[in-house]
Amino acid sequence: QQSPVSRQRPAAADAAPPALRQAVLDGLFASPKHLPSAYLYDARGSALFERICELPEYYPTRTELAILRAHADEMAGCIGDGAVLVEPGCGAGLKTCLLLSRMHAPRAYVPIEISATALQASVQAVAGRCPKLAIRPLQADFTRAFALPEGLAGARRVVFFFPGSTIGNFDPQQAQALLARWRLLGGPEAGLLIGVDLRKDPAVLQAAYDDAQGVTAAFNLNLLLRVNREFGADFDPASFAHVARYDEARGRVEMHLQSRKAQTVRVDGQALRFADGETIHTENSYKYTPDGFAAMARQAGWQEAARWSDDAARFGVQFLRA
Ligand code: AVJ
Repeated sequence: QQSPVSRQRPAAADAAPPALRQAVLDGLFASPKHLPSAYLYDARGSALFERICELPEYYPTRTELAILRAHADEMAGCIGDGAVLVEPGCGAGLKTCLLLSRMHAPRAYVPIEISATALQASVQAVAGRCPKLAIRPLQADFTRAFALPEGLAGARRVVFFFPGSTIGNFDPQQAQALLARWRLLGGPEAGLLIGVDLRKDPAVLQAAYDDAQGVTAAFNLNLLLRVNREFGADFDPASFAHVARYDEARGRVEMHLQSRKAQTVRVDGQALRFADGETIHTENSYKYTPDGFAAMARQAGWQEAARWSDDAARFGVQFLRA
């Protein structure tokens, strides 16, 4: 068992900002219990996610990368000349550089990240690969309203790049609201290049979120270690099980942490009770059909201009215009 760390000395580098901390406490003491999926990405969680992307069962990352590689020139043509590329929740830089290197005279690249450490890492990754590019990082929570950096607010063509099917972590109403906000921020010539995981054989989805090596289980259980560290809690991760299940009617994979017994955990100085088998809902990952996604985006003010997929139609990339 891990000894709880004092709350007066949080792990500074990737400590959660106040709004996320509050969401964690609210969710744990709510009924049913839940945690924000954004809380998965502390330093260890982000490293585990990188490992998930390499797993044989986790097809989305490599499938999307192959789609980008095969069609980058067409995508760059859709994006057009002199665009500002805005990436909410920037990743490891590989997909971004692939796209930026094919774009026609990009005016600037604006990575957006809530964590200063992650933002810095992605600036460095892109700067190394695209040395002549103007990079204008923005430290912000992209799920809330934000303004483009000074001097870019009036840019003619603003294109949002949102790969990885991160949009799937939002329920359809939230996703629509998010896309509607970006549509307004981007102005009359806005564009959106977005990666969307597609509905498919439940067995394929099930395996992608419950891999044989247990990396996804470790990723999910890491939430409890983070709560221990940041809230002086005493979760025993061994007494919780990773559960992933595909709800075909809702078109979403759910991740849960399931208590293996009746138990009481201390969190932030309060008692948190679990019944045997009770779960904490930790993530939704929505899957769309290409038409279903385009219809949702249309409600948010976007018109589909192009779509790409792999031969097995596992993953989709769409370009949408204002
Ligand atoms: C990064 C949100 C796209 O939902 O597939 C991977 C996160 N969760 N395995 C996804 C995740 C479990 C991933 N996204």
